[in-house]
Amino acid sequence: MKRPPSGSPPPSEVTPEQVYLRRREFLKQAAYFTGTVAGVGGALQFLSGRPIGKLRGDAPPEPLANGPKETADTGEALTPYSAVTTYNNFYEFGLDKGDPARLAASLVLEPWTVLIDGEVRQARRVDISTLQSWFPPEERIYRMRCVEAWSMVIPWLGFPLGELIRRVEPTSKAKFVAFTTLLDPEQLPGQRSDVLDWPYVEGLRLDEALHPLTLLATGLYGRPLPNQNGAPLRLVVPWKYGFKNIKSIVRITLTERQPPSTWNLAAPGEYGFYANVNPQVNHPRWSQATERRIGQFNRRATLPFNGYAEEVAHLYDGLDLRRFF
Ligand SMILES: Nc1nc2c(c(=O)[nH]1)N[C@H]1C(S)=C(S)[C@@H](COP(=O)(O)O)O[C@H]1N2
Ligand SMILES: [Mo]
Repeated sequence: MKRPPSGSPPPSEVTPEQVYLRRREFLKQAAYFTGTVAGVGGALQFLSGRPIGKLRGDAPPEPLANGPKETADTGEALTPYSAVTTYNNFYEFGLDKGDPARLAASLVLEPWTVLIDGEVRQARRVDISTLQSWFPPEERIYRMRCVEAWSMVIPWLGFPLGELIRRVEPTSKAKFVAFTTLLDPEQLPGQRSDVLDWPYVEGLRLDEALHPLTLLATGLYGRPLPNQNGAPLRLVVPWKYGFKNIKSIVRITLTERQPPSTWNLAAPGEYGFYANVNPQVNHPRWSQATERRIGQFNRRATLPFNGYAEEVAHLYDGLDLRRFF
């Protein structure tokens, strides 16, 4: 996206993580401060008040060699890499936020193929490297708002889902897109419990899926997606509650009818199919008016469509968002 989304907070919230993401501008600044690129460490220290090595405890490594494009940005402090990769919801690996980081390492990512089928001109099965060769990764910094009323700001790598959909040529019957997570209780021990119906499934309306903000993520913080974040391929729809962002996808099916979605099946009165972030529609058991930004102290107001109203509100013109929550 060329423009920052509406509702961006002031630049005073910029942090060292963001400096990391702004590496190109930053290199220019570093040269300005010190006159040499060798002064990068010193300039980072100057900006952050901390030595460069301490910028993040388990700092992510250098960005991908071929440099992802930087696009949408929230203008907010990034959630530290350590929090993004240790505070997770991935019920296939357990219900505690720390379970996925402990248990997901064993997930076998190769070989991994994604079946794209249904209402398309030609169904096909593609592997991740093929997808990445078709669509080079872009960097997108998005807010992620969990329905549990916490949020993060995450620098994803990925490509617009719409580009993939256009490539497989939907038929005129295609109205929705259904997604399926890997089903393999051997590898995903949570699937041996009946806490949810497995496999995890999700869906979008076709126009939502084609929206340029909708991403298929293959990485974060400039490196491949950690397993606990849904490797090798997960959905990111930043204006919807986090549970729409289905992880470890093996199948994408274009459909004529609205597909089922796991949390809606589990508790239809609590989790809708649309699941647009909406501070005016509370969860039956808690308010959605505010949220806790992981790593920050004060609660903040939750924004309509998670701050992306300018880009996406028109998709829902004429739809009663209280009924279709
Ligand atoms: N397959 C699968 N996808 C999933 C989940 C899950 O349990 N299983 N949890 C969802 C929820 S509730 C959230 S908030 C996000 C969390 O993504 P993160 O752990 O990368 O922050 O993943 C979503 N995708
Ligand atoms: Mo969530």
